[in-house]
Amino acid sequence: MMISRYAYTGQLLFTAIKLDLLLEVLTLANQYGFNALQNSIADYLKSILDTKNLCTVFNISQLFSLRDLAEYCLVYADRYADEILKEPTFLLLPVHAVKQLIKRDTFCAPEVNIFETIREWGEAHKDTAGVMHQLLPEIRLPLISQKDLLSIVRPSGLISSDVLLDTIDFKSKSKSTEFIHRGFQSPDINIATSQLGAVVISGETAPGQGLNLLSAESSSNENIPRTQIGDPEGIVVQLGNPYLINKIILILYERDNRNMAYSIEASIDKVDWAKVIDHSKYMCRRRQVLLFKPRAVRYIRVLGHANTAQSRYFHLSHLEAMYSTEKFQHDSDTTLQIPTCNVATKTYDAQVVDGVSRIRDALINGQTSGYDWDNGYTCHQLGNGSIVVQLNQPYLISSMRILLWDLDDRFYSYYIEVSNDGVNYSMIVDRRRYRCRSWQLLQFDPVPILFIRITGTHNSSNEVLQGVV
Ligand SMILES: *[C@@H]1O[C@H](CO)[C@@H](O)[C@H](O)[C@H]1NC(C)=O
Ligand SMILES: *[C@@H]1O[C@H](CO)[C@@H](O)[C@H](O)[C@H]1NC(C)=O
Ligand SMILES: *[C@@H]1O[C@H](CO)[C@@H](O)[C@H](O)[C@H]1NC(C)=O
Ligand SMILES: CC(=O)N[C@H]1CO[C@H](CO)[C@@H](O)[C@@H]1O
Repeated sequence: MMISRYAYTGQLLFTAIKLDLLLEVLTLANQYGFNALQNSIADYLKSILDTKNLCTVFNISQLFSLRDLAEYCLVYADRYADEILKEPTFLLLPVHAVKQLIKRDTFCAPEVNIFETIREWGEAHKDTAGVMHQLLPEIRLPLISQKDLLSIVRPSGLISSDVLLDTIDFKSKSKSTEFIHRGFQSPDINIATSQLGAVVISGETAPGQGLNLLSAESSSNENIPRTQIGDPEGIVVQLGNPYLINKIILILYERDNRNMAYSIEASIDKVDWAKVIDHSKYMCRRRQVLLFKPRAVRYIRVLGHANTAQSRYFHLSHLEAMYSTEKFQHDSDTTLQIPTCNVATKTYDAQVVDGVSRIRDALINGQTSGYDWDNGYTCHQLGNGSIVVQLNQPYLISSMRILLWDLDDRFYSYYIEVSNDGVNYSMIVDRRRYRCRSWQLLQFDPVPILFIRITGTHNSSNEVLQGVV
């Protein structure tokens, strides 16, 4: 009856229908291939999803292969994992559904609670005891405290004494950073905010407040957290929950042109720390965008290593942390970003630190046309000085593009050096014996680059312009 009404009018008022009846409609829609109806039921189910009906709806998404709805349920379940474990319907889920839920890094509940629910699930599915072998490996035993391993896991008889002993041994010999932790995931949302319970717990300004560091805007007042250069305590932000993150944004001291070297460590327990970003040898400035392999993090520690201003402090104006869904490349050995677009631009806080031009930063303003005999280029006198561009942070770079001033038929010879600190340079491109004109596409083995120095050695009249990395 309902189906035929749908066939005539193309719509149903779902809200009037109970969940179990809706499932019957879905079964029929599935049988008769009413795809549009299936999809609108799926959309409706999303809109009424809560922790009580999650298991039922997820089960349905599995039965009817409604992939989009299934994914929606999984993400929802991540957020309320601990509550969902306590729902009686959880015990009615088939084994593959349970496995899909608990194997996620983002299904964030205390591991011992997951274990207890799986044990109950096993009791409810006595006839299919064999399937427990599919679920038990998903339990992350090292995340359970030794006390609970002995008082809860052991008496269950589900895990052999050998495995338990190995786990306890592993726990005692390893750092917590070596375990695969669970964490909440809020894609593309900054979770280092006071609203989400984050606080600055170490750093010299007003511990326990840190509102400036964590507010939406980078702060310009005097009250920004700082740490002494070399102080192993650093500036520590405690997040409201353990979160799975892969991106941190820092804004370093912005009020003058100082450069600072720093590193970032992450921890789940404030005891063992893992280094996620090592810029301790690079003199960085302003905005730092840092991506790394996703990991569960509760504490973020920023350590200051150097400061070009005559100050023994490292200042941080702003910090964000999130799980980013953007595609990125980074090198896990050096922890450096591998850019896929031009980073020698104002947008990325690059600056021209040496060279002569009518308009400051003409070299990196992104404009590669419209220059003339007077404007739009940067130059230096042959035999005296050079052109230097500083990026905001180091990148692992393998190509560079520069445009030599080309409004007549002149040519130039030049070389390019790079540096981490603006002091010690090494040459990566040597065109001293070449006659070069106009665009130069330069490729080389990937090298860490923060400062770029271009030196002209010969011209058939004057010097260089427009550097693009
Ligand atoms: C999932 O579907 C199966 C098969 O229809 C059913 O036996 C089971 O009770 C359902 N579980 C839940 C949680 O709805
Ligand atoms: C080198 O350049 C600087 C400034 O650009 C200038 O003051 C100095 O006189 C120059 N030296 C020579 C030898 O031309
Ligand atoms: C300069 O860099 C080179 C190569 O990276 C290194 O071997 C050398 O020790 C550095 N010199 C100084 C003074 O830092
Ligand atoms: C080395 C060289 O050729 N330098 C020339 C660069 O351009 C100026 C201006 O045309 C010449 O005077 C230099 O001789």
